[in-house]
Amino acid sequence: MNIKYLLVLIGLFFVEQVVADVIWDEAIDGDLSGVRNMPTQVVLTDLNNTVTGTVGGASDSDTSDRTDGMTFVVPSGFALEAIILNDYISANDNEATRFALHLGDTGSASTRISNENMGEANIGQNTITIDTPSGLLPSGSYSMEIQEARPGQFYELDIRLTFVDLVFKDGFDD
Ligand SMILES: [Ca+2]
Ligand SMILES: [Ca+2]
Repeated sequence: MNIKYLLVLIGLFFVEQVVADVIWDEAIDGDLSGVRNMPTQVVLTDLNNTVTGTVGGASDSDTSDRTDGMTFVVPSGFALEAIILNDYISANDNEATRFALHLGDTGSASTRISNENMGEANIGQNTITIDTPSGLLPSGSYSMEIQEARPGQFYELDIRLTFVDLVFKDGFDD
């Protein structure tokens, strides 16, 4: 198939999905990985991709869920625009949780590109700092690490993609 035609088809697929897709809900899909170099793979299926979960464990002595790690691929023809904190419900007087973004799929500290602490005061804001001239992050693999020591914090994230113009880019031909 002509690659340009394929990209147009992919684009139409994404445009038609006007409602955000829930790509991971811990209540249904299970706890996101707490193993730093083995984050859970989630698949982006829309321009808006929702992830919901809780982090911090069930009690102060419960260290089983102090990290939620996920990795995802931004497909060719798209860029990462933001990861919005759609919702956050604090428990146990907690004010903020750490949201870190890494290049690649392993969550290695050496590849960290953004590191923010956010809570209820930051609902609706971008959890990542994008330090590029375009304000976008290119296609490729990323991983997000959510870290919390206080029990029972609820979060909902929206991983937002946008189109980039690959079809008319120099050197991109069929
Ligand atoms: Ca969790
Ligand atoms: Ca976890």
